[in-house]
Amino acid sequence: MKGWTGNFLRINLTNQEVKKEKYGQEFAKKWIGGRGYAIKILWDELEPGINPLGPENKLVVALGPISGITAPNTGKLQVAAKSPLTGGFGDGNIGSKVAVQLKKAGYDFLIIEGKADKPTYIYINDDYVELLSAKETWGKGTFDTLEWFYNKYGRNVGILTIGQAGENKVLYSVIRSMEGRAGGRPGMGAVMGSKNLKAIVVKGTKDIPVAEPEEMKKIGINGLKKVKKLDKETGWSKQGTTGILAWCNEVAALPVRNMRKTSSKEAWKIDGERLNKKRVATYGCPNCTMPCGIAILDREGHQAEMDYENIGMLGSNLEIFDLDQVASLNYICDDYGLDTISAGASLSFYADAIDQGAIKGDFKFGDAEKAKELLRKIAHRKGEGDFIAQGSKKMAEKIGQGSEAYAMQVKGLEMSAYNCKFVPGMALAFGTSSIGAHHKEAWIIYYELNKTARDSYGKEKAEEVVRLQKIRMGLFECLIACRLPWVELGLNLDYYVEYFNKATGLSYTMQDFLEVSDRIYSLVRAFWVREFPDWSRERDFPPKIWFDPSNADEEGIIAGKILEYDKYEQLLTYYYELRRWDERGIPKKQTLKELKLEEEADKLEKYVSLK
Ligand code: PTT
Ligand code: SF4
Repeated sequence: MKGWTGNFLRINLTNQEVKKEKYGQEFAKKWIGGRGYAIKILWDELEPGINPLGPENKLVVALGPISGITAPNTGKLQVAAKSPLTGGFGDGNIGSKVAVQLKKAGYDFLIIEGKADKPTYIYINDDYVELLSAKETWGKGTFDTLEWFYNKYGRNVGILTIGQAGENKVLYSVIRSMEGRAGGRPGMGAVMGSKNLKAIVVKGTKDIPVAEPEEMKKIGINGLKKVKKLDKETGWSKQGTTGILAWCNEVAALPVRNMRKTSSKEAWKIDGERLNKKRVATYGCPNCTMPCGIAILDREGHQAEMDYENIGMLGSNLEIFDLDQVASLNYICDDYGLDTISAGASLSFYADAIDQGAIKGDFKFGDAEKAKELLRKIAHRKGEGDFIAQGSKKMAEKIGQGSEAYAMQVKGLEMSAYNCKFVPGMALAFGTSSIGAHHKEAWIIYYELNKTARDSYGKEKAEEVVRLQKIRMGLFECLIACRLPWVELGLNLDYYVEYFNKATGLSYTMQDFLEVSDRIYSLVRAFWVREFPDWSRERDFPPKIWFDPSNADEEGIIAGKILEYDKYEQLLTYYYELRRWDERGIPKKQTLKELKLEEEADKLEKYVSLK
């Protein structure tokens, strides 16, 4: 095989057994890599109903056929497991040197099973793999942990690690890498923690096998130069993802006060322009010539790397309009390994529930110092932090009193920083995202507000959501490459098809990727349905408050407007038709057959009747 190595490691932490295994090209062609590999492995190897924080859950760390090779933005990998936050399929995409080092060590993926009896880290150096004691780093934050490993192995190794939040199994703890990267929002950090696994350290020295090395090198280097040029022309790196904050505020889609409001007069204080002026360092993933990680100094003098989602959820949504304080909250999340989006959303839900009189407490919107204290308590699961560590869905189930309506999540995963109380297409994107409410699969909002009528629930919006999901899922999350050169700089998708073909020696077309993408999306849905056999379309709905007329903005450009329930129903029906799923949102038997998922359909039928 070329592009892929054809090797993977199965590491059992319970009996400390490491097996080097091989897989064939048919598997690779059918699932490509990254998310495709992860869902197929988890579908085949996990019994439905297992405890996601038990030894029977498995953590998959997967690369793709172009991960790590010299081509635009290929320093990314996928982490996946059954999610302790949602109970469904969970994954995340992380920029990491592990993407390069693991490929050079000769592996395409890791399957990590069981549970170590004491804190452990995995050290991989080409063919040499060892499980070692993590006693000295257990209890440390991610920055100190990274430093500890750099001191031991040098700065060129790839490292994935967790902080105290993962160790203490906070349900939205992430895996961290390099100085500013984080991924695996639906509790992938907690899965590592539940296995007593503090870190994975990788060093590789082999050549990455590609079908046409000279040609690949040429087009890869040209691609990197092209991205650099496009970035210079567009000026995108100046503000990175944070450039969108001012726009969201302008179009009334900013999360403010647990998404009860859609804009704020104070938003300018935390926008991308202000951030860029305070920049002290820039971070990026490996093989990236458009680095987007902007770091500023926080209140305590730490360097904090900020993205739009972080500022939206830890800033405006908590009504904290002080950039230095938002940076502190961001830094704390990074150090403890908490997901900034779910942490921000859970805190704002907590403040809202107190404000509504549903529970007692002294946390108020705008209180940055108390928010810092709460984040520390969440990471250590102390006092009220233990309650907030469960995420907003479970909190709302316990609080009751109608609070589910304003717990801003879908399928248990908190909404990222787009307030869709009057943005139907983006609401559908959140509703149907395959891990819960994440923007990453169909960031339709910019297209929707610029190219379509905002109040339309027409089929064109469902079509665009499916189109974006297919591209992101089948191409970027499988190959694996960062999608931002395409989204932000307009890099042509054909380049990625070319990189894949030159790396593997195959001759795929874009259509081939879209077919694989459909297969993956339907299998991910099947995974959820197998876990929740009472599946219904209600699970694809955003929170009730977005349909509640009493929650409409009183002033501004969307005053009096709100999502309409019946029309959202219709939009969802269009979506199911395009995906060839039934009216419950379950893939039809014929659809699974056409996607070459016959065996999977037979397995699924043991849990639910297929139409
Ligand atoms: C991603 C999610 C995002 S999406 C952000 S900001 W974004 C948050 N970042 C966090 C952080 O930082 N620290 C922290 N403790 N928690 C955080 N949680 C949030 O996690 C990320 C970039 C970004 S920045 C985006 S949009 C793009 N996402 C990509 C993707 O999903 N796939 C892909 N092929 N390419 C992508 N490129 C961009 O990568 P999750 P990263 Mg992250 C500090 O992983 O679980 O998907 O959550 O990966 O390496 O940090 O890069 O405005
Ligand atoms: Fe990483 Fe940002 Fe570069 Fe993408 S654009 S590879 S997220 S630094």
